[in-house]
Amino acid sequence: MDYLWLENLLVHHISEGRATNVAGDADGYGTELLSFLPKSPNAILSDVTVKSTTYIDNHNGFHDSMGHFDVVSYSYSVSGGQYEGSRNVTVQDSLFQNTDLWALVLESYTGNVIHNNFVHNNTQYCFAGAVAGAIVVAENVTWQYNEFSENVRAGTSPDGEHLDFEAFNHNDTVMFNSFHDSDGPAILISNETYSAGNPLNFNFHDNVFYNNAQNTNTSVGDQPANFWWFYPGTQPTGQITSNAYYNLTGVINYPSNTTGVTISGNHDLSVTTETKGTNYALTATATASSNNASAGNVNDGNLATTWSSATGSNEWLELDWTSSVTLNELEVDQAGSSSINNYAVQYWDASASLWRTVFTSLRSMGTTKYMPTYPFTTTKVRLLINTTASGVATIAEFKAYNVAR
Ligand SMILES: [Ca+2]
Repeated sequence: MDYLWLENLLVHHISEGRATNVAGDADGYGTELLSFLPKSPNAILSDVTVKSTTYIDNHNGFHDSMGHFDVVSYSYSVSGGQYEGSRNVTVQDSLFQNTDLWALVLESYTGNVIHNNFVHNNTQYCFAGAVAGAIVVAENVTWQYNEFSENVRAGTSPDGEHLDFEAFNHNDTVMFNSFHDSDGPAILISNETYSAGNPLNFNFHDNVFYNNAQNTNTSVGDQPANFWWFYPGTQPTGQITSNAYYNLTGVINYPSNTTGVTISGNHDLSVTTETKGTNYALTATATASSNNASAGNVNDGNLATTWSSATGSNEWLELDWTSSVTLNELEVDQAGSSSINNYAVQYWDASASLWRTVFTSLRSMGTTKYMPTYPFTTTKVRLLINTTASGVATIAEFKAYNVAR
């Protein structure tokens, strides 16, 4: 079967197996693509696109499955060293939120590109713990410009990561993604025992890690905040280069054993002490969804002047430039009793004619909120104020930077 296109769908409350700690993960998929063995050209899905689709409140989200995963023994088989599964899968501009187990899983053969998705606030209950995105038995997959945020570890789960590379993966690239506010390692790399004899290879570069936590469950050994790996089988090879780490105090980036992994050119940064450089907001025009006359108070460089929304929900604040700027960090300074607790920052992608989200949070913003992200070039950004805890939103400054990393 070829050419499956899913666009502008809302997939929600697929609840079979929800919150029941089921053995196996075959239940409750929003979308599941199955490529069955025995291998047959007619049984392999090819050229699949998922675009601008929302998966929310499902047990599992999107699953691009190979045909030989045994949900009873939780094991894989790869006959003759060959990868199976779907081919040429693209997932883009989609949201995966509040999933119990697997939010976005690729078990694909080759040629897949996963970009500009938002994998957000997923909470898992099942055996593997929190795994928002996963790649299993995937070759030549590229993940880029995705945001993984506020994914939550359930109970005493040993995991809690944003992105899970597990078993048989080969030649996969993760670049220019944002991983922030995880409960466990941002990225888990594992070949488990069932991948003995197969190469595991990866390339992680130019990603941004911010406020990811170390999992303190010691039953599975050390768990750094950003990368964690364990290989009971064949030692993998990989590169981790040119990433930016904005860490919580005391956390570490890697496990103690880094054999087989080339680590170079990564930067440890702090949002409070780094050199921000030019605040591009000062040369922008500010507009707002309400009380527009005072919107200019958010980019006058003065914390004493403010803009307040008319209501406490569904408001926005925008910065427009006459020529494009490249940005990689936003900052919002709230004033007074403002209590924004559900918000996102978006930029305008003129070539695609859509707003792309680069930072999302369902948590209290605090007085000064820094939002480091992957770099993007645009002529306008906006802050979506979805809700406040109470009352209207009041903002003193909305700043935009291109921090040197
Ligand atoms: Ca101001």
